[in-house]
Amino acid sequence: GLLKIDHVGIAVADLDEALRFYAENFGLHCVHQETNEEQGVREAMLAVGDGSGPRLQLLAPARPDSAIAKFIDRSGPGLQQLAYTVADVETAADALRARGLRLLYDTPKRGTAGSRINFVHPKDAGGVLVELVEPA
Ligand code: V0V
Repeated sequence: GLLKIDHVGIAVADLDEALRFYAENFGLHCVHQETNEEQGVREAMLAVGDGSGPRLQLLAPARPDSAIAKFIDRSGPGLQQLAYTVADVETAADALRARGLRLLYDTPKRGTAGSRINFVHPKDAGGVLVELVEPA
């Protein structure tokens, strides 16, 4: 099952500009940053409060044909995904598939900090792109 909210993902056009915006206006700071070539994304994780709760993930396109670039072209910057922590991403994905929900990948892909991830198609989850995250 779902253990907790892992992070909320926000699509941004420019990662450095967004990091400045969140630091100056909300006092939120980056605790991890990486480029995920497979996902075509530059991403940063921001801690909220003492950092024990869900994180904010800023997602900027690393290439024009990426999922984030397409999202921004269609919808503009804003909330793009809701991610849940799971103990085992394959077990969680199988349980959802068995209920008829479409998972985007047949096998998990690599996410932030060596996590394993998969997604439920937003059309099968009430208009929300749901990510499953098994932390490293
Ligand atoms: C598209 N749609 C969304 C959506 N993206 N609805 C809610 N939230 C989103 N993020 C809607 C869109 O408005 C269309 O609705 C419909 O879905 C289009 O579906 P499609 O043609 O099948 O798909 P695409 O080409 O628009 O792509 C959407 C998906 C794509 C979700 C399939 O974005 C994808 O593969 N996402 C998974 C990978 C990803 O997001 N990577 C970046 C984060 P209408 O107009 O038909 O009603 S990487 C990450 O999170 C990492 C590394 C991490 O957390 O560790």
